[in-house]
Amino acid sequence: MSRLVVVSNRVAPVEEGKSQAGGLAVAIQEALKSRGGIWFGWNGDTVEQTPDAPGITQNGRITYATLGLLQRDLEEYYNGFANSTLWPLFHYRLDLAQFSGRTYAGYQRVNSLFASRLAPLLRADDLIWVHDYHLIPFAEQLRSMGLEQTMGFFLHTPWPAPEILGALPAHEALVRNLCAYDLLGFHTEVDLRCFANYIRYEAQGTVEELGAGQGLRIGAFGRSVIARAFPISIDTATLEGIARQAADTAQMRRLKESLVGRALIVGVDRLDYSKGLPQRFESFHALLDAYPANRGQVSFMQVAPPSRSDVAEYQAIRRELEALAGHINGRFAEFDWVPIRYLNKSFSRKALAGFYRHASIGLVTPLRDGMNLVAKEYVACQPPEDPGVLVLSRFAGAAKELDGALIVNPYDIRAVAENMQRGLTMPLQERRERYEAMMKVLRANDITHWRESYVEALSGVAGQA
Ligand code: GDG
Repeated sequence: MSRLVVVSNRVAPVEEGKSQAGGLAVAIQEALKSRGGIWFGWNGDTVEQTPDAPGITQNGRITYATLGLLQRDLEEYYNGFANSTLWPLFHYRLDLAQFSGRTYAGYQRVNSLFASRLAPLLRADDLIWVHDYHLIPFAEQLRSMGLEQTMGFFLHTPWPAPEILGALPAHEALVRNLCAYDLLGFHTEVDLRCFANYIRYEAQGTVEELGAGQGLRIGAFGRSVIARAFPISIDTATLEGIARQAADTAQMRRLKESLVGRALIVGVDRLDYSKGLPQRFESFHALLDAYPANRGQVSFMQVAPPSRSDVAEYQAIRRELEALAGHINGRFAEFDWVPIRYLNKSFSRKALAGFYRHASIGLVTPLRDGMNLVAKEYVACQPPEDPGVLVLSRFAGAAKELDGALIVNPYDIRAVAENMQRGLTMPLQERRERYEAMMKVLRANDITHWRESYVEALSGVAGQA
């Protein structure tokens, strides 16, 4: 069996038994463990001089190969083109996207650097699986060095409509870069369709349907590539177990005591402008306005660990949310009740599972999201006999699968408030039916299914070569 080589911006070695690790890191780890292979990428450090070779750590059948980056590289590649151009653009925020030749050059340079450092470690029959928008040019950089291995890419963000992508000066080069892969994975059929439309109408390429669930054969820029939707998921069974255990911890007892019987609404998101947090806070405000019986009776807890704090837009959204939470709490708080508990810090996976389980509503209202794993985690953590209700944005990839949720338009503040009210008052029977429908999906498509179907498709492509 050929080895798997995973490439991602950050490499996250998972220590056995550490419940902190996220589902994706564990999934990649498991895929590598079962075939043996390499996980290559940035180690999170900045260095004075770019190393000639990656640092190597061996753990069983997995080799971790990681590099530090120069401050300038990090600034241009990571904070710059990846997080100040592609991230806002892929989330339909043209107003926030910065277009700079300097950061684009840095992005290409770091991709070329990564490729040159990985190349000496590769074998001819390796399957290479590259993750996310930081590394779109990676395959083309390897190909320019004469490497012909089977290469797959998975995009964790949405893929935008051609009209949005077209705003990027380098849009054609970027899609040409993508076509150097053999397999392209997106979260949803919507992303896949947006990509196919670019190929048809902007790149004058060909798009052939391969049959149910098999994706598309794309012909463009002199290459033939398979593009397909692989909706990412969670480790459903493990999370169910963690949530059962989490129900009875000291932390959960403290939470329950602090709520004194009040209902809890929970949100968990990286502090990011794509997650629709200001609109969400406004919706909670609207709930208290429109349904005053909830005052003093419902608490909204938003966990929002800061992320990408070196990027100015992330500092701005943090200030905006602080002001909004202060405003809403100032208006409605009583001496014994605070409406919004706004927490700029992270919690263990087990603590989060307990929060989800105890919450009557999981509020997941991004303005755009590739998938959104929190929506899936919230459902998996519910007590089956008395489950809560998921209120989910139509703009999250997860909405395509979780139709047992109350699907909302996050821009429609009043409608989100009405759906929260509907969730808070929903009869048990309906809550159970919705929960069961969603769990059926989450049991069938869990993270193991996701990574196995991707790796199987990648091997399939390799078999045809
Ligand atoms: C990107 C795409 C796509 C959050 N706070 C804490 C914590 N988390 C965990 C959650 C969840 C993960 O982080 C976040 O995943 P999401 O999918 O919700 O969102 P992004 O971070 O934006 O992820 C997204 C995903 O990639 C996978 O492809 O679904 O669309 O944007 O697992 O639980 N985990 C811990 N403490 C926290 O405080 N331990």
